[in-house]
Amino acid sequence: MNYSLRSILLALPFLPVLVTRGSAETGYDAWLRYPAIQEKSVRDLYTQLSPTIVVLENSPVIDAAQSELIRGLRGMLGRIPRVEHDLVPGDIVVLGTLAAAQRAFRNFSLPDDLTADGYWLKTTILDDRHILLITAPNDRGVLYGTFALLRKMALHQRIDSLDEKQNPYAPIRWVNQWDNLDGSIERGYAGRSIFFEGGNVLPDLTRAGDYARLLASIGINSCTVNNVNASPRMLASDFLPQLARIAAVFRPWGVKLSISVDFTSPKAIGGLSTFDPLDPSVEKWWRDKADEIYRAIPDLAGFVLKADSEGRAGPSVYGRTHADAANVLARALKPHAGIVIYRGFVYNHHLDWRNLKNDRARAAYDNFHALDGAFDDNAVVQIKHGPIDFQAREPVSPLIAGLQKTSETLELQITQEYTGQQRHLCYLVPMWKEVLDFDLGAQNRSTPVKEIVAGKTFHRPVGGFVGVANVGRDANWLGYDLAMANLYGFGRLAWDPNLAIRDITAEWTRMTFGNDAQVVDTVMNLELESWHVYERYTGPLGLGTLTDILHSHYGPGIETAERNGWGQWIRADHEGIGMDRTVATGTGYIGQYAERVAHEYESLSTTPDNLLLFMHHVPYTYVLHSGESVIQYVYDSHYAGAAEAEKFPEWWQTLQRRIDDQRYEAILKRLTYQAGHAIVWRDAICNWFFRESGIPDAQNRVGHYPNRTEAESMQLSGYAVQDVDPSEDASGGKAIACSASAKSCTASFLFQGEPGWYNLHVQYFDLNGGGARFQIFVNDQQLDQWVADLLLPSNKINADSSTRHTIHGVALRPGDRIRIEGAPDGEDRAALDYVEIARQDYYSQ
Ligand code: GCV
Repeated sequence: MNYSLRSILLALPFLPVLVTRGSAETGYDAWLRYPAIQEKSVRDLYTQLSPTIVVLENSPVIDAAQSELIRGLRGMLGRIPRVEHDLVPGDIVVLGTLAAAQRAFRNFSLPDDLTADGYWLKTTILDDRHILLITAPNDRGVLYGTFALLRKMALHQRIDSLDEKQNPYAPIRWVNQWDNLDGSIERGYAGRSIFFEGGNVLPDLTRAGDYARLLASIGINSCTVNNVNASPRMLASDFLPQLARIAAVFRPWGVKLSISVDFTSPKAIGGLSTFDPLDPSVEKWWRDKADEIYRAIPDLAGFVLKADSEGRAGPSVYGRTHADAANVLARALKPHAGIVIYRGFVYNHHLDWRNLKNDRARAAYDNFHALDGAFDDNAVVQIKHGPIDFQAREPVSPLIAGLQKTSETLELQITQEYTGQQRHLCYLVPMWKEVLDFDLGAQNRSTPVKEIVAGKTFHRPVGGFVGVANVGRDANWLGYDLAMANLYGFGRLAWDPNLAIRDITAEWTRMTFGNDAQVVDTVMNLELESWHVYERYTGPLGLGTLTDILHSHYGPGIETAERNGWGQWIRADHEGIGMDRTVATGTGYIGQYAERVAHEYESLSTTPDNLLLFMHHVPYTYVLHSGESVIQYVYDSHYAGAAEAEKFPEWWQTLQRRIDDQRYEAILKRLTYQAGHAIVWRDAICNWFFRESGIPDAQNRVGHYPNRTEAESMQLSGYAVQDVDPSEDASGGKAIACSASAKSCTASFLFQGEPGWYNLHVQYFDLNGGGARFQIFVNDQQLDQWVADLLLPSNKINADSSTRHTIHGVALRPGDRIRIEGAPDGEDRAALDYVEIARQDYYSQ
């Protein structure tokens, strides 16, 4: 052995668990990676595992459980157990329903307190042999038990002494996809649909099946495959065979197909002259249509209906109620054991903003409360968790406790429409947990949201949780590996909302990235900090995300909230800000809550700071419980949030070579982008508040950027200065862009600081209509070049497209000329905002 090899081998036990350089993972396997267990001590935990799996019965779902078990054991232990169908001698792992287990082990006492989809993992000694039993009341439970066993192994837990019974918290554990038949996805940030393209179901549904497997592993039992803004074609007779193909790839995973329907269908595709829910011909049409669908898809879970909302026609066309509309569908589905989920997201988007009593937040309650008790038992009202629309912070919807004789589902949004669109890390499990645990105090008793929606509080026959997922064709499903924690967390909370945030996060992290302690700690810290950080640099004190609500829902767009019919008003003027929703002087929204909660929100002194401006209108000088004024809090929280986001890429860099290169680099790129965009948010919000209130930042940061050189003040060739609208979207309200005819433009300036090492931050605009190229030089030396090829939701120079590129560690001397060359491409005019030159801190790059 040569010396160097020997020294490497001797050193091996002391090396951290490093992943081989060059290794790559696409993220496709998400948390179901089943990597080989390397540590002997951990492998030893599983040496007793029997080499024989006895599968007591066959069905597509049990077959999937069997193959998943083999896949997992093969991956983690490098072993392929034998499959038997009889009780062969020796130790065995047994898969089968309770009924089959009872037939196989006549004298063995099986539990009688498992509900549908629940499972029992039990190790025992029977007739002198070790048995590991995975059993359940139904096939799906057996599959869930199998995933649970594999999860324990992936987490390196013992499985030699198991007696674990699990029942799902609620029967409805669905995801909604907002996929359109043309292949696009509304509010989807991860590529095109895995179900549809060009008006048809995709010929290859491999990904749809793999998605169902991921969903099954977290206990999801139905997936609604198309947009709630539904196309009538979904119900066309010639389309049903195509939908049946999706149902077929879902079926082995116990995931039932459900579909969104268009309420006008009887007229739009049925040839009727009406879609009035009380018209007998319409009623018959829905009944016949349901019968036809169930002939093609016998296990369809049901329909989802968005009606009378955002331009969708509904029962109001005929003066009918939401209950009339829901019930006509519910009755058609009832003989087939299907349900209709009727969306409570009904509001008038042409509200008169001049009327201070108008309030969109009131809409869900105002529309549905009076109908409580009018819905059939298999009609369920689906309620978004907040009264507006998935903002970075909202109070819990009062409608949840406002319906006591109606079944409900809670709608949560996994796809990050208002929370950074998967370009920003924003882990929503902590937010959802706050919602689920929130005590609405109905009937003067403790009534947490989770118990109400699950049907426990008011003894409803069905209920549960729906997550809007919107996975797409990107290899890693949601476009961002770290965003997959939201999909995982949603499923785990839907299964058991009492699970602890840290436990869910640790499970996902360890299954996604491995068990290396440093990786686990770092990823968990990132995830767990991220929502608060996002909230700090976006919408403060319950104002909502403060994003552009009229277009992208992405970057800052404060005034888009005001003076239009959408009703996301923040009621800002030069004196103060916030919606007065009190009963005493405001819109009365607070009166929709039960007494205890209403009492808390009605008073300024008891409203929590983080919902202050949702509930009250106050002057900028109003002093919070924290002791800060509203205005100073806005400044401080935005500076703090952006500074925290800036740390994220630094934390991540400590993991280099501890996870595979492909995911490491992709995540680093997103975290770096986020850190830059958090500054765009910070500056836009702080400058807007400064302009509006006229009150300066006590720390003198807002409006003062001593290290910045504005592009409009540089020496320009080919570039022209333009105003940016709204002005807070660009530093100084202006940007420069190449003129339409220019092939290449330059902007330059002289560095006048002290000699030293610097980081150069170039703030530019990455428009999605092309890929402009940038080069940066110091004197004649090229420092860097890059292409503006991020797919951001804007082809305008604004805060959506504003992007930061940093060149670290540049030696500068006074008099150096810094020059940027931009080469436009298509609609992307190589626009620039400013260059910021900051002294380099060696310890944080
Ligand atoms: C599917 C918000 C979103 C819409 C979405 C709607 C809904 O308004 O921006 O894209 O439409 O909610 O939940 O129905």
